[in-house]
Amino acid sequence: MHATFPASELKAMFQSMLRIRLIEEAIADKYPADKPENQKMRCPVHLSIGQEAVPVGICEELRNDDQIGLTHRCHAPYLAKGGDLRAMIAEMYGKETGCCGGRGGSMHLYDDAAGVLTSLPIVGSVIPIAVGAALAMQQVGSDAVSVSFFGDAASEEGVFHESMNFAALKKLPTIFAIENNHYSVYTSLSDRQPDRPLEKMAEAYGMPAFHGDGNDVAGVRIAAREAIERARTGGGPTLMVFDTYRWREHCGPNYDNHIGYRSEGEFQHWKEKCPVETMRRLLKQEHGFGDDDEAVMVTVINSEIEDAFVYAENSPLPDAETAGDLVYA
Ligand SMILES: Cc1ncc(C[n+]2csc(CCOP(=O)(O)OP(=O)(O)O)c2C)c(N)n1
Repeated sequence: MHATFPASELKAMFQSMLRIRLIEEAIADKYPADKPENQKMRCPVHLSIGQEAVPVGICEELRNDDQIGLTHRCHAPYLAKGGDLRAMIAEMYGKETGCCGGRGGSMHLYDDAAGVLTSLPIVGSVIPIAVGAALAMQQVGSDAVSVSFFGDAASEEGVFHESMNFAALKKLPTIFAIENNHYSVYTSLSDRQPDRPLEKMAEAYGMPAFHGDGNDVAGVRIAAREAIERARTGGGPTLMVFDTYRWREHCGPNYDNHIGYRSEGEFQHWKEKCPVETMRRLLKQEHGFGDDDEAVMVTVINSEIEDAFVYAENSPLPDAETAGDLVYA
């Protein structure tokens, strides 16, 4: 399957996943309130560490004018689609230079220029927004597509089903991408839904579906390519389900395996499938990617991260007069 991509593309996917991983690790490092220099990011943070392959695999196949809609766990797809890093970190710092002028925080990332439509923390609520974007694309005769990224729990919301029905009925150019990390906060999928594959729900709407390994970035990308092509050419929507795992707590920078809702063994099982490590190994074993090559990549990424945090720190807070305005433009 990986033979489908030349080494340069595999490296690009690795670079994108590694960049997201290092950015989120930097957030996790700077977030805790136990260091005096911290306490600057006051919004909640929902990290995608461990889940990087799904947004990267899909976004590598999207054009700039394609649009994505996101949830509370939005950093990774925002970055994979080309969202501005400085504006993201500044938003987390509540600064005027953030993508929402510091009014939204980490769960409200958007970047018009990169096609990041919006990020919404009300579970399921972004799905009809992305479907609406697809309706607009269809009506203006564009061949752009939209993708909604969301978790397994969002498929329990009524609006998921309404959106699937409407998108199938109108053959809208949209993709429903479920990042199935198997938990809704502390409740496992098996305690919430009957025992059947999530993608089976597509059958009820006469919609094609795909189920795959969310740790295999190349596999995600190949599957996304087919669904995107179908959407672009009038073939309508696809439901895509990718199995993945969130390594850290639901919300925040810590590991929480000790609190009992999941086991250390289960965590280790998924950690061994790390999408970044898997691609690193492939590149090193089969594509002559050396430690030096990776060191150069890491240096470039780290300097970009450093720049973004310095930018956020040095940016002004919103003006007191307008800080409470509901609409930021
Ligand atoms: C309508 C709604 N119900 C409940 C919540 C509280 N809540 C926030 S995140 C979350 C879990 C969402 O799980 P999932 O959609 O699978 O995404 P994940 O966090 O696993 O990425 C819940 C229940 C909410 N934000 N919105």
